[in-house]
Amino acid sequence: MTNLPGWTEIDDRAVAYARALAADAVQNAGHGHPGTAMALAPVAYNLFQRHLIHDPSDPKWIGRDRFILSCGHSSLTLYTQLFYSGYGLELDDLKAFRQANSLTPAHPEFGHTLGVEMTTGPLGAGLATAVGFAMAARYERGLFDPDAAPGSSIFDHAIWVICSDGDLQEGVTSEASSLAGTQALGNLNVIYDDNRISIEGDTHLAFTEDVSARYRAYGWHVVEVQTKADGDVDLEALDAAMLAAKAESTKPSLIRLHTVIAWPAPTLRNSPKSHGAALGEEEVAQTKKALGLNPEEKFAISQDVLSHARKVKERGGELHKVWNSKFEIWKGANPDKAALLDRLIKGDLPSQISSALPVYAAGKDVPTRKASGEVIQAIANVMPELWGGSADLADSNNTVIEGSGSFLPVGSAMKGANPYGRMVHFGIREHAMGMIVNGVALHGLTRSFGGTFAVFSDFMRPAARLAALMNIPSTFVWTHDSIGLGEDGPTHQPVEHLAALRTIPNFAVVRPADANEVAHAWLQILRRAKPAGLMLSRQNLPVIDRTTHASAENVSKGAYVLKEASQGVDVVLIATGSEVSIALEAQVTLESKGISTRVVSAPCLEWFNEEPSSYRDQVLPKSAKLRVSIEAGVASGWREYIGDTGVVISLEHFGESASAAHLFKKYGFSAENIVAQVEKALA
Ligand SMILES: Cc1ncc(C[n+]2csc(CCOP(=O)(O)OP(=O)(O)O)c2C)c(N)n1
Ligand SMILES: [Mg+2]
Repeated sequence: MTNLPGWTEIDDRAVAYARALAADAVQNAGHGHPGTAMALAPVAYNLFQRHLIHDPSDPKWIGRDRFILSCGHSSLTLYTQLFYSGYGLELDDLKAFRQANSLTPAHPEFGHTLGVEMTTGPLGAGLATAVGFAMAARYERGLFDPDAAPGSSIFDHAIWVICSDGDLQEGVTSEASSLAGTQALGNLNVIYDDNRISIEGDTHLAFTEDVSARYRAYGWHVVEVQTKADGDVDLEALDAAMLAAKAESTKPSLIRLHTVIAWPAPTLRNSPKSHGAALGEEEVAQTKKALGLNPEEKFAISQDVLSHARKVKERGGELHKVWNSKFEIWKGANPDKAALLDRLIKGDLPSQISSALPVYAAGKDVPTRKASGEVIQAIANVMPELWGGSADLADSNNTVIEGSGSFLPVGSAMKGANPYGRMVHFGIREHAMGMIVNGVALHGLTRSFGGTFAVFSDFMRPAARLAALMNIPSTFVWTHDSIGLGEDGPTHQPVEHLAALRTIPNFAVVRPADANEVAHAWLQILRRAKPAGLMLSRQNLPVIDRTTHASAENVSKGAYVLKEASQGVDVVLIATGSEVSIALEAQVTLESKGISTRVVSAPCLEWFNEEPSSYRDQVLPKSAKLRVSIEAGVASGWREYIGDTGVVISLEHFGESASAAHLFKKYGFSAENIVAQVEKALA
């Protein structure tokens, strides 16, 4: 029997049943990933039963530790513990594993199954996002309880992760782990399942470095735990390593746990065949025998084991009660902070948010990235929950929050270092930045953003996609948004990015036309609290006169009539971002030629698509003789808005290194070309 304080024979049986349940669930479904869930059953059981601070009766309790299963394919590792802990999963849910409408989809899905803190499956994403969780926990403590001694605050909690070989092979975890070391995230505890198996076989086919040395070099606390002689997890050594990880408060911890995949399956243990396929009836039966269970019985669980495991609910309830009483004391002592927390829990914006927005007078030229920087600063003044930064381009992306200090750990020698600073230096790690911003959003309460050049949104696409899939309020600030960035040339000029990002379902791409649209774009993004990316210009754009043109508040509708045609609508010019002011110029010429022309600014097609068709038809009337889209990017997607006979003014090739003015003219983003194309089409 395992020799741990409080651990009895019933815990051993609970682990045995958990292993068999994993094998049964996959066998029953006919597909899935049994091996790792079998091997890790004792690890997850020990975590959920003895270490993780959680209350299954209140899965959203803000004082809870967070658990992320980075190797999402091993979802049964999590589902069996959610079943054991009483998060609402029952045996029938395990029987419905991977079936339509089940609470147990192949990979854990956030917002679908209680107790799942994030959607995992793309390897690397979980651990990288967990770094965001850990950073968010520190930032929140700074908002609510900055002066409490380390570890003593009700806002102190740990982020636990189980990850696999694949997670640590993916580059995004290297990016995020490096930053986690710099950030001295002592609240992050990672258990790495080093089973030396991935799909193609022995990981040494492709992965031979000393992972422990690498993580030590990142500044992590690393402990190795070998298997027991029989190949089972050495729970006693693991438990000691977990205690050491919890005690380590100034470094993130990596427990490199050696395991044997599919243990104790007689023939398929330590085989890649057990990674992603049912073991087969005979192997499952033999495994049950090895576990001391009845080989005939499927989805077996004895009532005494389940009742015992579910005592974690009582333990969690007790912890929560103690926390609540401390919370009441904290509230009494901190009424202002308590009011802030109350607002953040509700997800409300401060009442002054609209009045805080800067207003820009016409007659000036302002790059939309610069306006965004001013808007961030203005809203930061009323939204202490707003923080973020850039992947080493803060001054270019205008993501600076002045006077707030740099988010860096206690003891950092960097100028302006503040453990609760609002400015995050992500380093040149766009992929991890995206995941970390997601982690902050998932952790809850605060709002963060991450900036880089628009062309490098490609490096963040997996994060944008996960944000969209999870429907979380991640905000990405992408600047230098077209050939308008000029001389840096085609490597830095996004061409296909607007279209590519718009293809992500549930992701809003927001490309404001001028400084006032930027202010309202930010307001909408904050209000909607859904995933969004801003596309902002490097170059100056004229501030549109809102006394003669429609109000920028219309940004909320995604697209709107910015300047109406003089009489009837012959032509509609639909443009986004920097092309809107060019469309306005073209409108003047067309009107002077007697062609009645409307200009529509369309900062966000996704928001526009949400408007009723009556509004959309009114903005883009099919009765117009001609609809023209104007955007300095590939045409893909625009035909929908202009119809078969419309004209697309787009960019179907890469740019070149030259001034923005030169490129806009050369590639046809000029009033003259728009006028010529309209006249040609009308003729
Ligand atoms: C980004 C990404 N690439 C590829 C996959 C497909 N895939 C799923 S599991 C896996 C590797 C499994 O090896 P490991 O991570 O060691 O997990 P184990 O088999 O030990 O559970 C791969 C390539 C994925 N899920 N995510
Ligand atoms: Mg592996």
